Amino acid sequence: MRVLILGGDGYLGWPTAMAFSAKGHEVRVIDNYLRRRLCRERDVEGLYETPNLLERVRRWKAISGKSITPHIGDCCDYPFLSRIFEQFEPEAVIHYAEQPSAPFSMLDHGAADLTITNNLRSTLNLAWAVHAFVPQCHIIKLGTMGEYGTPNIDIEEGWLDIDHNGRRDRFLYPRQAGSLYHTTKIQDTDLLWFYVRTWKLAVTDLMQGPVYGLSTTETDLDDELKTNFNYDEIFGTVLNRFVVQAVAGYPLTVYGKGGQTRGYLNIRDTLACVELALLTPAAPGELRVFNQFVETFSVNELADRVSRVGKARGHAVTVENLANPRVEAEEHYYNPVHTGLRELGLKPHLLTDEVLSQMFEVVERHAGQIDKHKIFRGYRW
Ligand code: USQ
Repeated sequence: MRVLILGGDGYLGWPTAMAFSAKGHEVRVIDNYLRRRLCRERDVEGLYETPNLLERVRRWKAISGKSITPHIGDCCDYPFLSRIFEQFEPEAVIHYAEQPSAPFSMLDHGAADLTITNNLRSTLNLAWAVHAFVPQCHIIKLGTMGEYGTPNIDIEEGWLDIDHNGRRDRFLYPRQAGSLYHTTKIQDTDLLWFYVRTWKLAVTDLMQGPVYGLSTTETDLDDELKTNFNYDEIFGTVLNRFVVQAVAGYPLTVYGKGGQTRGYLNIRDTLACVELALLTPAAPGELRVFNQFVETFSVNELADRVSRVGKARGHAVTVENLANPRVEAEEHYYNPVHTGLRELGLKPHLLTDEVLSQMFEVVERHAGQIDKHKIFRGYRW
């Protein structure tokens, strides 16, 4: 298939591009290096440097013999985006081109403005470009489990049937996010749902939990094909951070009581889920929603696992409960349904001690490059 990946230089975008290229799809990627720029500006670059997108694509060609076509530019620039749609006529588009950090979106007015502008405009432009040039194209949108928040009832897979005064209808499951970033993802969903109803677009919304890991079949082929790996307070996700902290001898930064529970998945499962969505597309006029995670953990449970594996590898791991810089429930009910992707055939990679140990191995190789100053600065909501 002809697959266009928006945000193809990112933590998930680059491994996705290689995985689809390896499977024989014709892949183009778009990126404007926003994430690299924001990391540089905030002094929170990743654990190691990665080649830029053009170098990555050349390296991929040398290793695999396969081509990925890169476009450096901004999905918020409609003429730029629509030109690519017109020329390439993608059959599927994967939308990762968003400012992905909840803490970043809460830093200051400029960061809030950038998040809302970038995320909503890129999604709006995508809907328009599909409608104008390839109305049958399947949009696969990375959403987030954080759109639902932590309600005191079971979380359904996207939709909720409501009986009211003797009548029944189906609605998007109520959403109540805990950061401006997560709120923009709700707004994205609403935008796409509107255009699904109005223009009959075909959309899959993947409500993804926090991702961990730094290794996929393709990233493991060559050092220059590695994905970005952030461990800082703004762009690093919690489990990736804990492994780096354990290696650096920095007390694991559990925020508040540590009862915050989320649905987690290995980066390999992200690729598998996106591929399953690609191969079994939504129908025209359908907004299909999957809850994309494989197991739930509290922050305390993650800290326990990282401590156990870290100690077994000879690290002196300690844990510190910090005053929570975020506004969030620290003890709560959490029971989300996640059967849709399993029914499509997902075979989950679970968080075993062996998987954690493999993460440790990679991080240990870069132990000398860990900058403790990046780990916690106490940016508050
Ligand atoms: N946390 C800690 N200590 C840390 C970092 C985080 O206790 O050092 C806690 C947070 O307070 C939160 C939980 O761990 O309760 C998860 O935090 P996170 O930073 O790993 O994830 P989050 O900010 O929610 O965002 C990440 C991705 C985002 C994605 C989201 C999925 O950055 O792009 O949408 O995970 S979800 O969390 O399901 O909304």
